[in-house]
Amino acid sequence: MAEIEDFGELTSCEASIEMLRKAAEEGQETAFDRVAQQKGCAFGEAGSCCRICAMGPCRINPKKPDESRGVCGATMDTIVARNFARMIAGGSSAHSDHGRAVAETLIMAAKGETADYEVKDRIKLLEVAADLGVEVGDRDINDIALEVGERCLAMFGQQEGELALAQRAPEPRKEIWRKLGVFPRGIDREVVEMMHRTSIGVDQDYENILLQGTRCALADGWGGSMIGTELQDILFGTPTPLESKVNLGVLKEDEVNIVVHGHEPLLSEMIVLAASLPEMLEKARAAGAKGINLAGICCTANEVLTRHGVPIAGNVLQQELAILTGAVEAMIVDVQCVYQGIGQIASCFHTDIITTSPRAKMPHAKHIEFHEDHALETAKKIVSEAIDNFKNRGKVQIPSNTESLIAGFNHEYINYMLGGRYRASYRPLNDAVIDGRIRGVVGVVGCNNPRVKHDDIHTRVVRELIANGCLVLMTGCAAQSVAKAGLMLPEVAREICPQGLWEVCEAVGIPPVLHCGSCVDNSRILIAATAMVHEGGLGDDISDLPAAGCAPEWMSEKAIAIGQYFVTSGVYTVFGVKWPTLGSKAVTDLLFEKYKDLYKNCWDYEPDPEKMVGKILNVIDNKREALGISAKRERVLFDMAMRRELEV
Ligand code: SF4
Ligand code: MSK
Repeated sequence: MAEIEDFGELTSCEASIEMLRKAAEEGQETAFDRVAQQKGCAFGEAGSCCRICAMGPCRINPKKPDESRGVCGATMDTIVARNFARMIAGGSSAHSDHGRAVAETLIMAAKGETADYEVKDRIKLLEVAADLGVEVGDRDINDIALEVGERCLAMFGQQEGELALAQRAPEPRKEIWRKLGVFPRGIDREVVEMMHRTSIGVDQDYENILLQGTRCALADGWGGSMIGTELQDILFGTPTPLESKVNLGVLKEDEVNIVVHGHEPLLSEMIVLAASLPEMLEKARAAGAKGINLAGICCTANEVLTRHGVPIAGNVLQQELAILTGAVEAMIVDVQCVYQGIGQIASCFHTDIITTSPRAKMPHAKHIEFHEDHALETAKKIVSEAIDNFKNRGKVQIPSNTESLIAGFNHEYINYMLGGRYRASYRPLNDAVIDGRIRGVVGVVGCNNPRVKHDDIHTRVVRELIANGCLVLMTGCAAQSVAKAGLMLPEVAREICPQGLWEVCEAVGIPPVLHCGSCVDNSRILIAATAMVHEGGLGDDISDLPAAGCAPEWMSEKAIAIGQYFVTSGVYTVFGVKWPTLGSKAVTDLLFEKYKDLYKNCWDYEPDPEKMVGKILNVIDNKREALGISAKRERVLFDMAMRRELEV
């Protein structure tokens, strides 16, 4: 609001700066203002505040961790571990409930209970069927889809045994999980057991609590999230690279703007279809608009971007800013990462916030409930209402900023683009890593967080990683930050990357930063890492790869679940912003040190982007050395002069 003067301190995104200035002039409040009002507290930051029973809340002073205990006698270590484990459970439940909805939709489609969905990617269906042990033979495609859907749905309620999709992991990794007793059994079971074990008076051994934390996170990454990704590919098609645009400038002054926001593509796929129907276009023209413009926010945006090229209006911190343009007729939300603040801002504009999930309602919103059995009908109703709202538009201010990007990469395309249709293979990728043209592979994922400068940390980390020869795979809002900075274009390779990496990028026609989709699509990174191991020459397990993961601007507990399954699948993973276990030295040592023995890689925390990159390169170079493929090289520091040169 008015007291924020230097908006450039809050974000490196020009379009966002323009909208923050507008918000201040009009007295509108956004997350960028509220973060200044919320100072936080030392106990919460350290993870040392417990309020799971009414004898509390109990708080342990992080400066004197041994001097007090909770009313029940709980120690700092127990409280911190419980809080961290509950973040994992929360994150896993969100990804997995999303996966469940997709499995239910596949079953309905296979049974013919909805005319609006069908199997679009038969090859993916047959691959998943093979991994689940579903007989294929000459069975009807819908019979196979039904059994695949039912087997996936059964994984949620599975009580014993080993989760079938987790069998995709390399053998040595599975042996680690079995030895530690953390091989996930059933998805819901692991989340429920995590919540049980962290309720008052149950598991009071921090190491034991975090063993279940691992089993819960693995049930997400190799279960719920993977089901979400794989079955969405079956229903909507596996993405292939396509070009699109990103940033608030994708909104159009002369068209009906409909923004889809949240995570599940079940409805947004139908909105894409409904918005292209001649009857809807006709209606829009009759309302005085030139057409219907769809755009996305957050991970729903990533889903419809990678399958249809729908442009991205912005990432999570831009949801309120999109409404501030005055140009959005409807923002359609489903689940996750939808700020309650959009309702407040929308009430000052003509924008309709339309909630669609029975799991997620909010004040100041219209609720048009979405059900898969009449999905297109609901989508048409929503698009129609958005068109009706066009006449209510007031003054509009849309920033002109847009950037192009190429998106839609995944395991299947990496396999194909490197090896070609007839000899699809990871061999060229592995060879490029072995001979040092690619120094390492880094997954950069996660959210934005107004506690740090919006987009800035992501962009600095990724620029420096590619300048140092790393191929970067991205998902979520992090991907959108970096796309806005123009780093998801093939020509960037020659401008920034060392010769080896740009030669590889040019040979296969890819950017050095690959947009791999939404948050559940982090499971694609697990699959790609496993494929590199199976291809050979880079060790026997994911932990042997010169690879790393990071979440420089994370905020959601979903990011903690992702980090935990990355680490315990063997990927060194470093988070920025803040770290929620610092109150307990024992818990932090377990995650940052002892995990190196247990899982052959560990968590790390580093808020400074240059130091974060230094840590990642160090890990990658050590892995290269252990594999006997190291070559001495100087680190390229991305200094101000280089940045200025690129900005020209
Ligand atoms: Fe306090 Fe123990 Fe209750 Fe937590 S569980 S609020 S530490 S009494
Ligand atoms: S939407 S979880 S803010 S990445 Fe997946 Fe963005 Fe993080 Fe939500």
